[in-house]
Amino acid sequence: ADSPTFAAVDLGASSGRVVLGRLTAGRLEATEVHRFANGPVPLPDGLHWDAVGLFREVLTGLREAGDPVSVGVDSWAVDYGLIDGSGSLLGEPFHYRDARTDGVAQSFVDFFGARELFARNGLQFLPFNTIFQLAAAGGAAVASAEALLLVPDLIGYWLTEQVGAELTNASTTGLLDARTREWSPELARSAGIDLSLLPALRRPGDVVGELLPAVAAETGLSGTSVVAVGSHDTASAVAGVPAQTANFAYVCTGTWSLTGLELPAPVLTEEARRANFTNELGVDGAVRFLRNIMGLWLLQESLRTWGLTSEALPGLLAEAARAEPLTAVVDAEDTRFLAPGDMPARIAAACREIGQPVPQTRGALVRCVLESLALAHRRALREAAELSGQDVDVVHLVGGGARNELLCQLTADAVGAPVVAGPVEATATGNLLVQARTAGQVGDLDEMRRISAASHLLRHYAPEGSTSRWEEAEGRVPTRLR
Ligand code: LFR
Repeated sequence: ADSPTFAAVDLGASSGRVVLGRLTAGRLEATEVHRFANGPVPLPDGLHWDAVGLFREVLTGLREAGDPVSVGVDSWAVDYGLIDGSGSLLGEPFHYRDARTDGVAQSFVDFFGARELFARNGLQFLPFNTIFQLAAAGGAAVASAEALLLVPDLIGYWLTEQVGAELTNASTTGLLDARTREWSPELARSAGIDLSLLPALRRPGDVVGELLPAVAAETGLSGTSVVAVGSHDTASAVAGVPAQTANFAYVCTGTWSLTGLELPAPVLTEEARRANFTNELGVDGAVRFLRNIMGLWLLQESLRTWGLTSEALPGLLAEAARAEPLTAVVDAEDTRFLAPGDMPARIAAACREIGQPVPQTRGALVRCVLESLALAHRRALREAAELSGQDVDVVHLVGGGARNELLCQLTADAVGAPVVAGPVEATATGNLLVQARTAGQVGDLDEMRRISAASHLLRHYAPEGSTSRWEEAEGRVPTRLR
C-alpha cells in the first residue's frame, strides 16, 4: 500500500498554500495542490485579515488533498481572533501592520519597564506583539470574548471546534513566561485581559481533533485528524532547515528575514534585550533566538508602489546585479518600513538622513534593499553568536528568498560564511514532518533535518571578497541599542 499522506496548510502574509507530503525511502515528496493570495484588507477601523476568506481557501485546498491522515496548519504569528461563548468570531482579526499600536506599545513598555518585560517574556520589542495589540484594543474589545485564538488555532477551531493554543505561536504573543513556558497571569493582567481568555496550551505533534462533519462533507475527507504542528510559520521553517551540523544559523526569508540561532535555552540577559533579540519557542522546545529583519517586504512594497507585479522581478534583479555595489545601505530593522505605503520614498528618506546617496534607478534601489538585508543578516548573526556563545559555521537561507541568487550571494559575502540556500518551502516541510512524526514515521529534529536535506536541491554560495567592505558599510548604519 502507498505510504500515508499529510496535508500542510501554510498561510503567509502574501500567499497561502496547501501542500501534500508523503515519506518514501527517507525522502519527503511534497506537492502543492492549492495556492492563493493573501494580504491586508483596509476597513474603516483599520487593517484586517480576511480570516473567513482564508478558511474558504483552506477548504478548497483540502478538497484537492486526496486522502490525508492528518492536516496541520501554520501561519504568521501574533494576530488573533476573538470568539464568544457561542463560538462566533467577534470581528475580523486585525493585521499586525495596522497602526493602532503606534505609540501604545512604547507607553506600555515605559510603564511596565523594558527590562522587566524582557526578563519575563524574553521577546524582542515589536510594536505588534499580541500583548501590545491587546493593550491598544482596550478592555471593551475583549469584554464579550470567551477565547483568544491565534490564526492557526482559529482555523483549527473552524476545522474541529476544538479550542487550544499551540505553544510555538503562543511564544510570540508576549503573554507567555519565558522560563515556565506557561501563560503568565501578570502579563495577561498588564495587557488588560483575563487569564481565562487564553486557551490551554498544546504542543507540536498533539492531536487537535477530528474534522467536523460539515467540514468532512465540504472537503470529501473522512478519517482525517487535525494535528498541531509548529503553528508559527517560522517554527516550522526552522524545523525544516536541512542542517547537518550543530553550529548552523538560519535566515528564514519571506515577507520577513527571521535571522538567528537555535539554542537549548533562552538568553534573557540585559545585553540580549538591548540588542533586541527575541526568544521564541521551536518544535521540541528549542529556543529560536533571532531578530525580525524587514525582509522582502521592502522589495514587495517597492514593486507595489511602482505598480509592478512579481513578473517584473527577474528584470529588476538583473539590473540590481549590475548596479554599483554598496553605495547606499539603510537599517533593514527600522520600524519606519513596517506600514504599507510608498517604500522607495521611505528608503530615499532613510538614505538622506544618514548622508548617503539616494538610489537613482530602480535597479539601484533594489540593490540597496538586498544589500541592506545582507548587512542586517550579518549584524544579527554576529550579535547572536556573541550573545549566546554559539559559533556559526554555515548559514541556511530558507523560504522564498532562497530563489533570489543575488540575496544569497550578498548574504554569504556580508556574513563571511557559506550559505546553503533552500528549501523554498521550508515551512511546509517542517509542518509535514511533524505530522509524519505523529503518525510514527519520523524521530527527532535531527532526523527531520536529514530528511529535509535528502529531499531538496540545495544551492551552495561561498563568500566572495573581503568582509571589510561590509564592515565599512555597517559603520554607516547606526545601531539602535535600547
Ligand atoms: C513570519 C512571521 C514572523 C513574525 C511575523 C509577524 O511570517 O511569522 O516570525 O514575527 O511573521 O507575525
